[in-house]
Amino acid sequence: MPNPVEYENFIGGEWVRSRSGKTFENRNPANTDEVIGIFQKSTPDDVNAAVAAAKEAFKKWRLVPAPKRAEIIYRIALRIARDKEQLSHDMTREMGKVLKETRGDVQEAIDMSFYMAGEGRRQFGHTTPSELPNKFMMSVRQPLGVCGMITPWNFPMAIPSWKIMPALVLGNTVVIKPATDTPLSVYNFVKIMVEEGLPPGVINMVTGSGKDVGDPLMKHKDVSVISFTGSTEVGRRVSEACASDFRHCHLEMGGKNCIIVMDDANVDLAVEGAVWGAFGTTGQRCTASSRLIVHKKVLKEFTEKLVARTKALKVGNGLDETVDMGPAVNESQMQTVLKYMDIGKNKDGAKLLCGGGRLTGGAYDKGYFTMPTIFGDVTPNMTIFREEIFGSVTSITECGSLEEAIELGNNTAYGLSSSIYTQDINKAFVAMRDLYTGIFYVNAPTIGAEVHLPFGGTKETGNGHREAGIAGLDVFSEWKSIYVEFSGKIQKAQIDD
Ligand code: UN1
Repeated sequence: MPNPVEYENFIGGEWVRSRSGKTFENRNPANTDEVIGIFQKSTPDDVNAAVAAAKEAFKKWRLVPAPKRAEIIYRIALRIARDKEQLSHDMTREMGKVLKETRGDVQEAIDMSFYMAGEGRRQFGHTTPSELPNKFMMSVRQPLGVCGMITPWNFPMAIPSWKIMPALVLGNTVVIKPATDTPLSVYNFVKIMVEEGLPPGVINMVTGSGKDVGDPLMKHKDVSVISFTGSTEVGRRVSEACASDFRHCHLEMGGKNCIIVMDDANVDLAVEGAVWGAFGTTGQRCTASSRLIVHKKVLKEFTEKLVARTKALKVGNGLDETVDMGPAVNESQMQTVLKYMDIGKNKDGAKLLCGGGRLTGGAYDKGYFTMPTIFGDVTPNMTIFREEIFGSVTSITECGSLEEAIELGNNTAYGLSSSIYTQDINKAFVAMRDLYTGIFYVNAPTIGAEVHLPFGGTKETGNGHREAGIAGLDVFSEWKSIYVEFSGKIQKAQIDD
């Protein structure tokens, strides 16, 4: 094997080593013999330098006309599109999901970049009549300053793009800490931004652990907003770190999403949706279809077809185009998934319908491969019904009516995504209204969000913000309401007639 490449941090327009002098390895989860690269094990000092650079760059970047900022973003989009294949291969090698899905991930970054380039000439505010004569009123968006971003490994380019592109087009500057499992995809993204002309200090990247990079970033007084995607546990810490000095935070956390399959559903379609929703990205999505709530009249047919379809899935290295599902992202994620398989079998007492363990033998021994797993007879008191697993496990729960299905669907601490399969428009609209989630699908699984609608969830999934869509602009800007007098005299609102 050739010596792996060492990748540096990007701070103030320069590629630099960490002040710690230490590095960490990034390995391929489908073949742990393969080192993807060596990355900087950064320290709070590196974070301070990156925030200082972003703070300095903000002074100028905020004054660049938004359409000019957007032109750079547009060029970045074109360049990602040009390099899509290479970027997708790098992503599959560093985090395992199959090529057709990493191509989708990169495509989502392209989509978001084009979409936000368009916002260079929008960012609309309001004008509205005043209650007083000869007075003008309007509202405009203003940038916040330095945006800290802590991003996950499951969508290594898409999710950074949801945060970076709106932040930049609005005139903010960025310090991003990529997940330790996927620094290469963010490195590739940052490199493109720089090569396409983003000025020094506008984007900064610091790699390393949550403790040494994430914590100082979220606590830094010069970071005006933290946008975080990850676990509910860490999200709570971000929220607390920002609360005492009222810095903004946007949190996108766990999910326990359900597909409801009604008795009038097209069962074959629902089975295809469940396979895609549950096992796409090896189930490592916050939107994964981890609960299947199925009407008793179609339960047998749905279950048999789903199990047969799932058993036929080919698990392996995502670079092989014939593979349907890649490995878990790392050893600890695999152990978590295996733990939940064990809980399902032994503590919850659910019925194991297929899968239920690690895949071993041959090439499997070099990676973190888990079986696509389905549990039946799952009830709401069980751990596997309640807790987010983030892996190749889904569960089937029986229901007898739409009302019961909705009640089961809402019976979770999370509120990201939900869906219904039905041919009955009335049932679809009732479910659409009554499932308390941020995203809802009809006759499609719980995954598949597009960049121009808001993404995020209710309850313990989020803190009321959304990314993507126009709502995504709100995280990275504040409203300024402006009143302009041209009466030449003092006029008193609410007092003068
Ligand atoms: C996630 O579930 O972690 O909606 C993100 C989707 C993708 C993004 C998913 N566009 O399936």
